[in-house]
Amino acid sequence: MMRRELFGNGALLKTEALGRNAVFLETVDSTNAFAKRMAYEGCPHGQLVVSEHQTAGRGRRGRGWSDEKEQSICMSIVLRPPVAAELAPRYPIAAALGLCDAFASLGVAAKIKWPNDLLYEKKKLSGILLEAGFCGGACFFVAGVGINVNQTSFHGEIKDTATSLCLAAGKVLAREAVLCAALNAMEPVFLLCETEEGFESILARYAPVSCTLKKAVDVMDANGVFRGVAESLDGLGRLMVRTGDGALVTVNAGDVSVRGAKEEQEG
Ligand code: BT5
Repeated sequence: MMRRELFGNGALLKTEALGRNAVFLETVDSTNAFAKRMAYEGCPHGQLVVSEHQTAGRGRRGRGWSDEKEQSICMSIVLRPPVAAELAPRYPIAAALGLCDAFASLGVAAKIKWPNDLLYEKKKLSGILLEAGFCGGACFFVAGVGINVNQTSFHGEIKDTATSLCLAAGKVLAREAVLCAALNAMEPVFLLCETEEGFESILARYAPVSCTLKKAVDVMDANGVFRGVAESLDGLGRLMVRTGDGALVTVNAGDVSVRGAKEEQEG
């Protein structure tokens, strides 16, 4: 079980709001579902929900997220920023950058596969699920983060595609330290999402750690697959893909999957 006293005594957690109110659970269906319920009941900005295990962990678009009890981090953070709901797509980009910073501080140089996968040597370390809701006339976001921390092997469909911080760093890590490093690093990046200049600075930092930008990509949407080159991210964090006929197509994270094109597989 995560040692809550280590987390809460201020030695590790340096945030203003993120994680200052926290619920630690043994088991839950999904921390995102739990945090959403808390958001509708009026919990404060920065509310954290952490669980040792999820029975119905969610990925994007109906996919699942699996964890190994007491070896991973499954957490959700309720955000109530003073922004319009339309800015929601910025937040998974920000979360990914914050996690990348946190992992770097733990000695793991991760890359971000747009929009929300943290990879180490092309294997997935962490995933982000951003959900939005409305309550009391204002929007809120729930940023769900799954991190593989101390797993040393994976099974089933993720057997060959997943990795952990432990495997990447070559040592077991204290999950409290990983959790606090993630919250400490994400908080300032979330704040930057509130202004145009702030988000521009996120994009400038995102580009060097992206393994999608400037690469050939296959984009799968409702109409099938098209190929292009991932040129940049726009002011909402959407992927701008240049197709073979020169058109620039805006790709929304919620609608499509992007994978490295076959001849240049990246993650
Ligand atoms: C994600 O979706 O990567 C978002 C994952 C978010 C999980 C957190 S945990 C706390 C919070 N509560 C929740 O219920 N969810 C959030 P997506 O990009 O759709 O990727 C999902 C895919 O990742 C799956 O279909 C698997 O292929 C793969 N996958 C599942 N579990 C994994 C793991 N532990 N490590 C690596 N890959 C995994």
